[in-house]
Amino acid sequence: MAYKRILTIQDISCLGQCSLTVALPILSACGIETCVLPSAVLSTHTGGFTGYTFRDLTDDMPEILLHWEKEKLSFDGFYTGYLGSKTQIDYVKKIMNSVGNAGNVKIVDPAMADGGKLYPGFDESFAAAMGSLCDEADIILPNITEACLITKTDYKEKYDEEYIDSLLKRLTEKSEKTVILTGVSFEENSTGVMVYENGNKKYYKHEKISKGCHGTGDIFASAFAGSFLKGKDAYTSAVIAADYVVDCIKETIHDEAHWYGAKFEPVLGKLIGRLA
Ligand code: PXL
Repeated sequence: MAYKRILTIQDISCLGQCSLTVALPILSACGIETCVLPSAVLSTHTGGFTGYTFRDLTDDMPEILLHWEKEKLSFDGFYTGYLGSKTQIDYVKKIMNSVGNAGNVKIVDPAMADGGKLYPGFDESFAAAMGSLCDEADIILPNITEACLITKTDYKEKYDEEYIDSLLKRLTEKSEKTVILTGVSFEENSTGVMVYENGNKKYYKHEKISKGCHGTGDIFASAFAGSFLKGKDAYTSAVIAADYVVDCIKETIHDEAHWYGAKFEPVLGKLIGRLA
């Protein structure tokens, strides 16, 4: 298996076990050279903390790209997560279109919403811009809230397979892409991932742990990207990532003080074992 180089673009939340502080260790542990482009630096993530700092790094992005172009540096894959502004989304498109190796894969996690709501600081026009980034991707990993925002569909807490089918159809209307729809649950005690590729869908159902954890979307996307770049197909990568997230939540739920993220580090060995 070739040694691959990925670029991941998302924020650094100094404390909070999300975005880059999750993506970098997970991708590295998967055996992939992981380059990072921090979109912003926050003292913590925005999901439950108040008074966090936010240093926007948008202005650094074009200069960083210029330098990479001068040095003729390039990447086998891109994986984007939380982005701070529409301008950043435009820069990300430029980066993905100019420093990719032949056959590179573009993975976009439109990390912007959950539970029917946008994260603080985002609005519908940002969601539309994120949708346009998704249309330039090979693989997207939205949850149901994000899929609804991108496709302008009413969000439902309870739904049937027909509703999921219509989301998948709308998500692939403007461009051919693989969709990994997360948090798809048709019954109370289970949840799962719907993988939609070349018009075919395959569902992976797994245990639903009543208490979710913050940052599990980022853990899922990072493990998926790592597995996919290691040569597993999209469905297998989704299964490996979903099982890893369950392990991370089990590691965390009994610790009340650890409400802000999931303890992904103690079970990294299990993830690596699946990739051997
Ligand atoms: O986990 C997604 C995420 C990433 N980065 C920041 C966030 C969030 C979700 O709340 O606030 C800064």
